[in-house]
Amino acid sequence: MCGAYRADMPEIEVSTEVRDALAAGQPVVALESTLLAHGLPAPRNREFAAELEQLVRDHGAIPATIAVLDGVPTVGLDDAARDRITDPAATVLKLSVRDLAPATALGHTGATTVASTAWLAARAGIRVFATGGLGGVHRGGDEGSDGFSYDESADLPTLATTPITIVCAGVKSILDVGATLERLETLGVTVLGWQTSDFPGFYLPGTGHQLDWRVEDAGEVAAVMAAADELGTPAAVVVAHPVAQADALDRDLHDRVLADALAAASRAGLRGKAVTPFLLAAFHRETAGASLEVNLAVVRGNAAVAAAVSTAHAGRRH
Ligand code: PSU
Ligand code: MN
Repeated sequence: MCGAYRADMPEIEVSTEVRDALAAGQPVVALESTLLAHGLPAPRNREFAAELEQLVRDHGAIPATIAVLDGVPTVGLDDAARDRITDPAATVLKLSVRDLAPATALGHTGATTVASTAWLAARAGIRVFATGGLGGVHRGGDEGSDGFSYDESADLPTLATTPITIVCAGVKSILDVGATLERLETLGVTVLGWQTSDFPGFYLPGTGHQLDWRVEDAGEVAAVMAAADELGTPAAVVVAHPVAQADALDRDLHDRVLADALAAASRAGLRGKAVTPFLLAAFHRETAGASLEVNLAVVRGNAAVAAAVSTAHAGRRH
């Protein structure tokens, strides 16, 4: 046996504030911690973690940042826990769904991805989740030759069986966007464009990939959520919210650094869960921080939409 064995039953710890809000039918928005710990550079990640929670509050919902602390899956972090998750000197693992059991059993600390955040949030009874971009199908997935072939994020299959509404800005162009959309279709994940029919490209408002469904406001999303509940369809609802044109990355800069980031990843020969953080860091480096500002604007915008959706959904139930 390795690690410390815990005889007690591993449980999900839900903060008192989040528990009370859920019991009272108030809006709650789940927030992911991998984007903080492994997607954003320190020290910006620490202040941004606090800013994001305040933004959700300012929009009338209760924030619930999710992570695993010393083996305890925790929904709703206090200030000290948030600081710990964003501390570059701390050992903070990147935990997807398959990592939750070993991290819990062996007492580890880690940040949760879209997949594991969605899964824990749904278990806690939270209906709406805000993030930046989804994981997806990496480029070269059908070639079998380069460093990240057959790499498809566990975010996709997890969303197929997790009843949660997730507000994101699509997926980053470091991924194969078309293949990711095909997989979302296969997996039965509903994708709604927020005031657009063009699937957003994270740094850019659009990708040219057309969506079947477009919604105009939070009330329409809440109506889709209610219909999904009544029908019993098992998958997540993705709300694809594009970055504002004024906040987007310059398209020429984007195209230039994308090529460099992909080439650097290929040279580094990375595998598995190291690939996404490497590509994100390369993008921030190659744009001299411009992509970081876009990244923050994207997540802020998604958190605001998620708070509105959560509020509309809570309102339908009264
Ligand atoms: N996309 C981003 N920023 C991120 C991530 C994705 O634009 O920080 C993170 C999310 O936590 C997502 C994870 O769930 O990367 C996907 O990693 P992987 O490709 O290893 O599944
Ligand atoms: Mn992967």
